[in-house]
Amino acid sequence: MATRKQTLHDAGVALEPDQQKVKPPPLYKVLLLNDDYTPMDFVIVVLEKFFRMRREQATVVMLKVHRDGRGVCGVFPRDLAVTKVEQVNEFAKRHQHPLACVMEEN
Ligand code: TYC
Repeated sequence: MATRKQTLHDAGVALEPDQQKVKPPPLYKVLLLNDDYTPMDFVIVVLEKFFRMRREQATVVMLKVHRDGRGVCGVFPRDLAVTKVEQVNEFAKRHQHPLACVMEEN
């Protein structure tokens, strides 16, 4: 016997969003990697400028990267994550620091 959903489908009635089998878009972590040369103050500026962190939060994240080798700056949809990575790497290069920003699926 046809289900109500099937009958509605056959009649061309759109499903409610929560009935559609669409996955939410994947999110990506944007991370900073530690190095031995980029000044701590520069990393803090990057976190303030590109990730809208307050100085206190930026300092916590910078020190985590310094200690652990890497740390998360934020989680974003793919296009925004790509843009953040490009902007940070370009900014670091322009200031002649080896600071590296990368992304990975969350
Ligand atoms: N390790 C650097 C230093 O001692 C500081 C630093 C922190 C560099 C975080 C990069 O993503 C980084 N000056």
